[in-house]
Amino acid sequence: NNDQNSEIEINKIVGIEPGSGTMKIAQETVDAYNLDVELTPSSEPAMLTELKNALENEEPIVVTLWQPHWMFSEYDLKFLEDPKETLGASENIHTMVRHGLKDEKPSAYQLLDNFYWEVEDMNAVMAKFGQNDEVEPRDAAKEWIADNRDKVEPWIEGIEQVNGETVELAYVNWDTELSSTNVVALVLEELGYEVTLTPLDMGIAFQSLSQGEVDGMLIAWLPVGAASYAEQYKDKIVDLGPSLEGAQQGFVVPAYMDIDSIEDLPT
Ligand code: PBE
Repeated sequence: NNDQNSEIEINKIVGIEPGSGTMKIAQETVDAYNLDVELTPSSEPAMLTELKNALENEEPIVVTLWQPHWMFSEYDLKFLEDPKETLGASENIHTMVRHGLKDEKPSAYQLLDNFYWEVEDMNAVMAKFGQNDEVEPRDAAKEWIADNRDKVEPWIEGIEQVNGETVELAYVNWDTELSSTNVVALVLEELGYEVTLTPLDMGIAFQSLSQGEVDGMLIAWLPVGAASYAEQYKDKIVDLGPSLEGAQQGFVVPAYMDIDSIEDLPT
């Protein structure tokens, strides 16, 4: 390897959970740019630990990361440019429910359909628990709801209360999804539901929803991140559209690194 980028000491990209949308598009990106790097599977917490260690020592590192994410307010990080847009340009997070939910649990369906918030809202919830192990996501969500009744009221306006019916939401154990899912769960509880939150791998969550084993989920980043799953299950689940617009996935590096584009990585 004697191209102009060979001096960059990067031979791997630190990824997250195998089977995530992120890992699928990250591998497609490695292939599309013909990168001579290994995409290593990990988990969001382990990836963040590795990133923090590199930042402390001012070492080079490339990770898969996304916005909204609280890491960007704690550290000076940058997205590498992605001229082929294989990691997506601007992503929306879609709410999906099982077929039949609208008729069987209309109040839950209506709330899930109405739920919509902004990048700054998700960031505000995440910031409360992301860097603080002593704060549970549910408590962070509770606090945000109490402070933002003006945003929550329009979601529930006109929806009929229920009495102890159950709702089960699948989620993946990522801080973004913990934020949205806990907020929605608490509002469903306000409507009178007993809510179960079930952590699953992304592929299993899609499968469970398609089989009607769970009622809904808030985990699908589209049009790019979760595209392969959304395509696979498109006839078997109901897509209610975005709950959040303007998210972004990418390859992210510390700002002190002297590269700006995925094309600057070793090939
Ligand atoms: N993520 C976090 C997920 C969604 C949110 C970007 C890692 C994924 O699509 O894989």
